[in-house]
Amino acid sequence: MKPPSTGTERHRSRTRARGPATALAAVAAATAVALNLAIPAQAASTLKAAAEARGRYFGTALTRGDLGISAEVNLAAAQFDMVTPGNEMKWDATEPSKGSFNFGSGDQIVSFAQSHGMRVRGHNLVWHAQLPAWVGGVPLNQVQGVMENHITTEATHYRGKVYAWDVVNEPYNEDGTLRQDVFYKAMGSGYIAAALRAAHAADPNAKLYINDYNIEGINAKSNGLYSLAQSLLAQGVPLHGIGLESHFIVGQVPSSLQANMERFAALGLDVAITELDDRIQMPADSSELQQQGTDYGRVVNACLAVPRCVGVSQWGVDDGHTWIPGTFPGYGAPMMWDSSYQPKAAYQAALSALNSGTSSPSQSPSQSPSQSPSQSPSRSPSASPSSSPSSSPSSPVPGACSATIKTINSWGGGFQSEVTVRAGSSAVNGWTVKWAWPGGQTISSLWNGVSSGSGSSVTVRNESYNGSIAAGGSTTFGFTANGTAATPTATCTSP
Ligand code: G2I
Repeated sequence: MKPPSTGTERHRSRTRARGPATALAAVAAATAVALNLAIPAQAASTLKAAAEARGRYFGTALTRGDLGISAEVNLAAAQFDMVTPGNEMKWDATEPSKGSFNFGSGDQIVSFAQSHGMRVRGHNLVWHAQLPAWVGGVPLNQVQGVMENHITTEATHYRGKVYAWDVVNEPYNEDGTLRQDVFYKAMGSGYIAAALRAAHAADPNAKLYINDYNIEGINAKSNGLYSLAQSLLAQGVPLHGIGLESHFIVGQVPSSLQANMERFAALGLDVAITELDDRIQMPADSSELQQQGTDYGRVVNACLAVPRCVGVSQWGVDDGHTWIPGTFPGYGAPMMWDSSYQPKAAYQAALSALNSGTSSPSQSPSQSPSQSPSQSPSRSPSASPSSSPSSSPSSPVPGACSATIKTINSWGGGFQSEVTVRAGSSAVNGWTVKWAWPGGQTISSLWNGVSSGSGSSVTVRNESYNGSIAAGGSTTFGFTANGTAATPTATCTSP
């Protein structure tokens, strides 16, 4: 696949003077000074330690070739706690001819990960690309059997060894319709449910994802996937997560990234940044490298703001080993380390974002996935959007805060709501929202807030990371509840 460039082509001199080592050292030193002032004494010094302290993982993609490059793997082992095989688990590598399976290369990646205390994201089971030619020659009425055999054999081989599978990779066109690949031609959109079901039967503890690119922001493509996810969950299909590849162009991280992750999370799905890189038209200058740091920090902060965002993976380690120049000639430098394995502003920004607060997701991904996804509270309560979302009245109070409860989804016996907490004419530093349930409703799960209270009285306080709201600004928290959907009037106080 080739994620389309969304960037504006720019013309620039190739002879620009560069002083990467000194420039980066200065950036690193300046950032370190800033970090020492801004973060607590126990700040972690690696991405994985900092991510784990926030209940997330930080991962990388590695190929079998990378395993032979000691500087690269040493850095990977020191900094990351999740590995995605770059190519080794794809169909062309694992079933190059019909019924003949080869897991040797994938096994090497898994062994490397296990011997370094890293987990594995399996990538991938069904994809239109890196698909051996023989699959295209299978009669359409046999494609489902071939697909299910491939999934069953591979997911069984790796059963218990992968944290998550990208079961279906890149199924969407840019306009939000499904690609007309061999799987679609044989089974229509039903191939996605069939693939997820086969993977779940083979490895019931693996988190099962649909993974795609250009779905990071709210757009036609992510809208198509969002509708499909709703429909799959309503049918009880074992879909557990959405992978946002995140192959960005410097300065172009979508502003709706967090909101987009939130809407998938609100369906009861995990979300993950699965293939992060941030390419720059070469040669990269210092302001672009700074912007890249801003981009990485934004991506990490967006993940931290969404409790169901389980982790971030970069698609590689260093600028010397990346797919970018091969696919986007003239572009490069997309990673957190340069080609001499020196940390860039992007690394400092990612680490700083991870170290600058505390929060915990709904389930710590640093633990082995011992819980069957099918037992997860997120397993769909057949959520369907309520036909007419309703909300409680809201009237901003000068100098204080206000809160509005809105119903997002409802289903038989339960509902999901979003609460917007809005600052008045002054900034708010810490907030408490209270309401009373009118008809015996009970909250079953709540995110982006800390709840207490008993009986019909509910009290929700801010998390450490969302207590500060600028004057006129807002933040949201969400919950699912048992009972009939209700939008009681909420009060908001700020100390
Ligand atoms: O294209 C970037 C990524 C987009 N999302 C799905 C990922 O699976 C994909 O990864 C890349 C790998 O990083 C590349 O290494 O997928 C490419 C293929 O679509 C991989 O490139 C291929 C080369 O194009 C082939 O020439 C080569 O034989 O890698 C193959 C194995 O080394």
